[in-house]
Amino acid sequence: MGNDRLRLPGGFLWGTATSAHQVEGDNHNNDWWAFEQQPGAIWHGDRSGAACGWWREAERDFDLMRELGQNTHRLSVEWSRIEPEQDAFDPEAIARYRQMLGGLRERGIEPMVTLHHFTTPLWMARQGGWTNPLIVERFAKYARYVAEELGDLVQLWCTINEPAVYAAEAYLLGIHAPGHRSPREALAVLKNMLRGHVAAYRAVHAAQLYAEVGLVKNVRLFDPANPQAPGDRLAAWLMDRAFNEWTLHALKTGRLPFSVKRDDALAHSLDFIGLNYYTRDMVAFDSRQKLLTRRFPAPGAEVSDAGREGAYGEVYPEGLYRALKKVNRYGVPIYVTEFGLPDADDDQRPRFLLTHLAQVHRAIGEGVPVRGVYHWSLTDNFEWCDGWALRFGLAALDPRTGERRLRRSGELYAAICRENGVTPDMLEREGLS
Ligand code: IFM
Repeated sequence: MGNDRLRLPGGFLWGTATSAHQVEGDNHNNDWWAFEQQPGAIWHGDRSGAACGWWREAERDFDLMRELGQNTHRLSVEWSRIEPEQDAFDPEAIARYRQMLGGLRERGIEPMVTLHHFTTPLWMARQGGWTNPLIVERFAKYARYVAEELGDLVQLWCTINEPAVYAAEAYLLGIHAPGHRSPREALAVLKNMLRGHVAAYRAVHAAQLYAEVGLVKNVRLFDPANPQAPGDRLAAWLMDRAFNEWTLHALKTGRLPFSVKRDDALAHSLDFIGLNYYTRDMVAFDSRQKLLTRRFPAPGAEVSDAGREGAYGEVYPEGLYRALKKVNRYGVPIYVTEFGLPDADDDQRPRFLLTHLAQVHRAIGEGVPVRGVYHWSLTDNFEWCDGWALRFGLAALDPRTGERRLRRSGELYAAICRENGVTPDMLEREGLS
């Protein structure tokens, strides 16, 4: 990577990202808690349980963020706490979130708040959750309430986290709550989430005119296993269409998937885009498979720790650059709202940080307006259907005792945040110069 110092622009945001259900603990009023009780739903029979104890004591991790030189944090608020029953809002939940957001600000940490990160209140889940079009106005009502109550503490809002991941994992593959396997439902969910995004975008702006509101898109790259084989090329293209472009195209053109009608509000619903990037897949056409495709890491490539479904993914830094270029089509600022990898023994993460941040630097050098990055995550946390088996933290966490232990990568990320970039000796120490 050479001996140059990779300095990021002044005012760059450096932080970590979390979500309510994965860190707060005892979120028993949403569909995920119910899903976790089903035998076999979570790897090794794990549960979110007390998670990272944030509902009682997020502040000790806020102290850790400050110690590590972070100046921003992306967290989510839990709809089922704020509106435990339809149309009944809980002032105590809001008071706790005010305390948390105030606590971040006191420590010099700019909060970014996500309104929906995979969990849905039980009362809404019982009415069909995101398959029910009525969710759009209910979500907007909740978003408006939250923005009215918390808007003085929050400038950066994300409406929905990873709509395509949610639709695929919860309604197509059946591995996330509520565990359905229906292509028809998955498509309806994706569309309702995009409508929900627009409605929430407007609701937040109605409460807070100068808020910055975006959607979080997980971009996964799909490359043909054999670029000469038309079947592989077509399979990779189709995966990219369904997973990435249905959402990105809709936000650009205002046309929902399979719809010719243009919705102007949809085409103008981004003040920024949040990019989550993890990995890419090589894709081969395979008539023996259900979806006629096989996906796997590039032969010989480095892969991260494996989850229940096999390898989590290839470690592919250039993919972050490619993903940034892909989402740069809107002409709005970009935040890398998540990047990270499961790596329990932390033997890959230090290099991972440097090689991925070099790609952010490269994209910025070519004019891509990246304003900040959020590492997933601060500490290990409840990793959905993989339970506690996949470890994404800069700090290791023992969920039984709550004990935290900073990993080597945590120290390195702190140095990067303080230097506002990557220095030659960091590269040298990781054998990258
Ligand atoms: O833990 C998840 C997060 O909730 C959404 N994006 C991917 C992360 C790692 O799998």
